[in-house]
Amino acid sequence: MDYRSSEALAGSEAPVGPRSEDTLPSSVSAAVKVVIVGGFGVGKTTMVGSVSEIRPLTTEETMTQAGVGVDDIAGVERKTETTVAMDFGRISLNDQLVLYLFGTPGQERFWFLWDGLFEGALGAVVLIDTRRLEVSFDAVGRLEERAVPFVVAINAFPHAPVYPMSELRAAMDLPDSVPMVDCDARDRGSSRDTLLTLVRYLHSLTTVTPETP
Ligand SMILES: Nc1nc2c(ncn2[C@@H]2O[C@H](COP(=O)(O)OP(=O)(O)OP(=O)(O)O)[C@@H](O)[C@H]2O)c(=O)[nH]1
Ligand SMILES: [Mg+2]
Repeated sequence: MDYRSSEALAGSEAPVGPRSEDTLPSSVSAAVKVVIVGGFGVGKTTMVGSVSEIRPLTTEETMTQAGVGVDDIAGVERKTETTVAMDFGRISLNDQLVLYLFGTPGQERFWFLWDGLFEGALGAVVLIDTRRLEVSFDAVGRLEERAVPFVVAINAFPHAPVYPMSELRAAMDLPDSVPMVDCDARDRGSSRDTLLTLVRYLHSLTTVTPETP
C-alpha cells in the first residue's frame, strides 16, 4: 500500500524547508481543483493519501463516545478515525497538468463544509461502497445542484456485494454520460486511473461537437 500518513511522517526527521517533491516543475501550465466526495467511510482520505505526491494534509480525529447516536457508523463499525475538515493532496498527471485534491468530510454534521470545498472545483470523484450506496447519494445531489461534473468510483471493500454497473447506475439514478469505474482507493495506480478517467471526462465535456446542418 502506497499510503503515507501525516502521523507517520510527523515523527520522522523531516528536513526544514520545501522538499524536492513539494515544488512544482516549471513545465506545469495547468492546475485543476478536484474534490473527492462520498458518504462516511467510503475511502476519501485513503484515496487522497494513496495518490498524493506530496505529504497529504489530513484532519482526521479519533471517533469518540460523543459521536454515538449522532454519527451513522452502520457498516463501518471498526472505523476509528474520521475527517473533520478536509484532506488535501496533489498529483501531477503529466509535465503540464497538476491536480489539487480536496477530500471532503463524510460525517453528516460536517457537510456544511462541502459548499466551501466545492468552490472552484472543475470536477469530482464520488466514491461509493456497494454495501452502503445511499451514503453517497447526497454528494451526488450536491454536485448536480452545483453543476460540477463527476465520475463515480466503486471502491472495493471486502465482502461488498458486486453488482453490474448498469444496476448501480440505475440505483443511483445516474445518466449514461457519467463515467463509472472500479477502484481500490488504497492503491496508487488505481486511484490515479480514476483521476485520469475524470480528466478525460472533463476534457470530453469541453470538446465542442460541430452542429450538423
Ligand atoms: N478493503 C478496502 N478498505 C478500504 C478501501 N478504501 C478505504 N478502506 C478502509 O476503509 C476505512 C475508511 O477509509 P477512509 O479513507 O477513512 O474513509 P473516508 O471516506 O475518508 O471516511 P470519513 O472521512 O470518515 O468520511 C479505512 O479503514 C480504510 O483503510 C478500499 O479500497 N478497500
Ligand atoms: Mg476521511
